[in-house]
Order: sequence, then structure tokens, then C-alpha cells
Amino acid sequence: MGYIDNIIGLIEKRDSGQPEFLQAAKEVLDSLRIIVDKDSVYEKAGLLERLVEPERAIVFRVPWVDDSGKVQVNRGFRVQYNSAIGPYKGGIRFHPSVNLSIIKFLGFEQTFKNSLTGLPMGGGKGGSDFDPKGKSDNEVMRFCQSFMTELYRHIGPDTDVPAGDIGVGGREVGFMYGQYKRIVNRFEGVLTGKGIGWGGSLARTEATGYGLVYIVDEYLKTKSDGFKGKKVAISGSGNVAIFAAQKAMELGATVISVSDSNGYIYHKEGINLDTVKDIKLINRERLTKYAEKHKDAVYTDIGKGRVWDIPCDIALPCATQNELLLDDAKKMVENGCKIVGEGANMPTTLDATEVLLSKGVAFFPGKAANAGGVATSGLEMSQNSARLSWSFEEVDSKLKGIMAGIFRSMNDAANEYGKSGNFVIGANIAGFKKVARAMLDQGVI
Ligand code: NDP
Ligand code: 2IT
Repeated sequence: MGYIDNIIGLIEKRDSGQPEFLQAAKEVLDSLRIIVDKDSVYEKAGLLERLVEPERAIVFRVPWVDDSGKVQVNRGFRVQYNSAIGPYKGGIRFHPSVNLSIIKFLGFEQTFKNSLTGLPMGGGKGGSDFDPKGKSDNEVMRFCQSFMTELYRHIGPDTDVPAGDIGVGGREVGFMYGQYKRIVNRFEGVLTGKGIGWGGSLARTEATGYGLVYIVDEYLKTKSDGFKGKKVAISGSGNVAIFAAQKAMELGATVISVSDSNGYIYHKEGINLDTVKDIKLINRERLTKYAEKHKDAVYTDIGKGRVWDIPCDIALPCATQNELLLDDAKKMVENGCKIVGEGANMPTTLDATEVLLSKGVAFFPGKAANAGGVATSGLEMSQNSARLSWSFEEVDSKLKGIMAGIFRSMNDAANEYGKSGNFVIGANIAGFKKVARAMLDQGVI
């Protein structure tokens, strides 16, 4: 048994109850065989043992009072995974499914993603099993205030800088920032995704979705092709899905689907994004409303079909982990899908990824493809430090440059290790190298 297999054995034993973490870690470890087996320096330094173990994992009680006066208690998490190349950086997720396995997988992925951006950010992630759905604004505010009343002591602009993720957008970041400022009595860049008038960066809201389309476009350019005329299937209808759809449409594609956790919309003539924004961003409603408004669109309930059944040229999973399964991948290949770009974190299962790669589908893993969000968070941190605000065009053009840089890094790494076109291996190796170098330089810590 080699070093990598020993580490896989170690985490399988120690973290046996954490399937999402094991999935994310195994994918990365598997990719590293080519580099780690060639050089004993990693094993001598116990580098992988350290890499799979978070520097710190904080679990805390979040008590709050609902509108009926009843005391509610949720569980809060912050996993500070790796600070080798910068302060911990990564989003906060509010969703009933949140547990330590999910936050660990996200923090682990974030470490390599942040490294790929080329910016000085370590990896972290946090969240709670709190469900914002159906809660009043006041309930969400009280929850966010309680969450921050514990979290504030663990974070700081040079220590750990959280942001949004599923269930955490501008509203929640605002409530958390207000409470942080009130406790520490400092106005500082401790969160990203802030409002534009109080330290936020233009283009941060759009950045993840735009970045996803930019990186796929970068690849298409190498084939003298582009989004124009392409049919794009998207899952999800939140922050990432909406702005991926917006940019794909701007570049001339027809976006034919969106989804939420209850079902999906197939709109052959092209999704009306204003309707989706109204439903999801403004009224916080369900997608069933979309079909009421657009009679030529078809709504399919989750139990009755899969968004990936729709024939498309490009698929962009932008909802959540493990939403693109083995049978979906087979169906997509059968239907002629040529490109899959992960807007979500780990939306594709390992067996589905294998099918896509083996059938020659160009597959862009989340840690590269959705890095535009955190990269622009990095730009928000820079603007906060410099006490400056850049224009939308300035941030957007930096984002484009960063996504092109990520494409080059993963493409070059794949070529260098004889795995041309395998962007999973390319992204994992390119992300790993910088973190590993920093960890080696900094000694056994
Ligand atoms: P949002 O909360 O804005 O939207 C999430 C979307 O995904 C909603 O449409 C939601 O449907 C759907 N969804 C969530 N959970 C499930 C589930 N269990 N099954 C089916 N659908 C689900 O989140 P974001 O758009 O910000 O995040 C989407 C993905 O992108 C996540 O994987 C996140 O980690 C990743 N990501 C986000 C970044 C960001 O900057 N926001 C950056 C990089 C990655 P419903 O309304 O029914 O819950
Ligand atoms: O998964 C992610 O990269 C995010 N949710 C964004 C993190 C950030 O710090 O902007």
C-alpha cells in the first residue's frame, strides 16, 4: 500500500460517518497519486495527514426566539481548514442538511479552490442547520445575531473571513455584519458579500455565475467556439444559477432550465430570467409559480423526472452536492451533452464524473469552475484594506483574468502530468502544489 492508500484508509476509519467529506477527500487524494508517489518529501513531512485534518473545527449552540415566543436551538459550525496561504476564507451555509461532514467537505474543497485563484486565502467553511425557508425577516435577523454572537470571537479580517453560500445572501450577511460590528466596535472587512454602500464589492453578487461561464468560454475559445447558439441546462435557481444563466444568455446561449428542491422548469424557448429573479430573489417563492406565468414552460415535480433528462449542449449544475448522479451522466452522454461545468460544490458524484470523463465530456470541477465567487470576495478584501471601491467593469475584468488564469493552471497541470483534458486532476494538482509548498516551508504546524 502506498502513501495515498494509507491516508484514504486513515480517513475512512477516523471519519467513517462523514460521507461527503470522504467523497471530496478521496477525489483529491486520488488525483495526487501522480505527484505524491514520485516524491517522498510529502510523506516524510506527514503532509497529507495534516492536509486532511482541519486546523480547527468549532461547533456551537445557536439559541434564538421565534415569532411565537418559542425558544429554538440550532447547531452552528465553523471549520477552519487550512491557513497555509492566507487567512481562512469561505462561505456560510444555512440549510437543514448542514452537519460536520458537509462543512468539512466544503472547507477541504475551499482550500484548493482558493489556492487556484492565485489570491492569498486559506480555506474555511461554516454554517448551521437553520432553515431560512418560511421564516420571517425578524426571525432570520434574530438567528443571524445569535449565530454571530458566538462566531465573532473566532473570525477577523486577518484571521477568517466568511461570506455567503446556500441560504446566505445579502440579507443574512447584513444581519451578521451588523452584529459583529456592534460587538467588536470596529468597521472592518470581516465578511464579504456585503452591501455596496457599506464595504461590499460591485460584481460580487454576479461573480460565481459569471466566473463559471467565463471559464467554460475560455475552453470553448480554444476550440474556436463559444456560447452562441448553445442550449444550456442549469439546475438551481439561486445566486449561482441566476447569474450563470444571465451571462450565458448575454453570450448568445439559450438557457432552457432552472430548478429548486421541489422540481424543475423546462422552457424550450428560453428561461425568462426576470420571472426567476422575481420568484426567487424578491418574493422567495417556489418555481411552480414560473409555470403559472409562462404557459409554454413545463414544470416537473422532483419525483417525476430529472432536470438532466433534458437534451442540452452544456450542463451547469448550480444547486447542491450530489445532484448529478450516475444515471444522469449516462443519459446526458446519450443526449449529446458535450460540456459540464460545476457551479455548485461537488454536484457530480464520483461515478458520474468517471462516466463523463471517460466519454470525452469536457468536465470543469467546482473548485475551479465556481472559484469566481471567492476570487471576487478576495477582491472585496483588497478594496476594504485599501479603503477603495472599484467600478463594476474593473472588478469584472479582474474576475475574467482570474478565471482565465485558473483555466491555464489546471490545463497546464493536466498536460504536465500526462492527463490532457482531465481538469479534475489538473485542478487538484495545481491547487495542491501551492498549499503543499507553503506547508513545507512553514514546518510541521
Ligand atoms: P442559493 O441559496 O442562492 O440557491 C441554492 C439553489 O439550489 C436553490 O435553487 C435551491 O432550491 C437549490 N437547492 C439547495 N439545496 C438543494 C437540495 N438539497 N436539493 C435540490 N436543490 C437544492 O445558493 P447559491 O446559489 O449561493 O449556491 C448554490 C451552490 O453553489 C452551492 O453548492 C454552493 O456551495 C455553491 N457556490 C456558491 C457560491 C456563492 O458565491 N454563492 C460560490 C461557489 C459555490 P430551494 O430554493 O428549493 O432550496
Ligand atoms: O463555495 C464558495 O466558494 C463560496 N460559497 C464563496 C466563498 C467566499 O468566501 O466568497
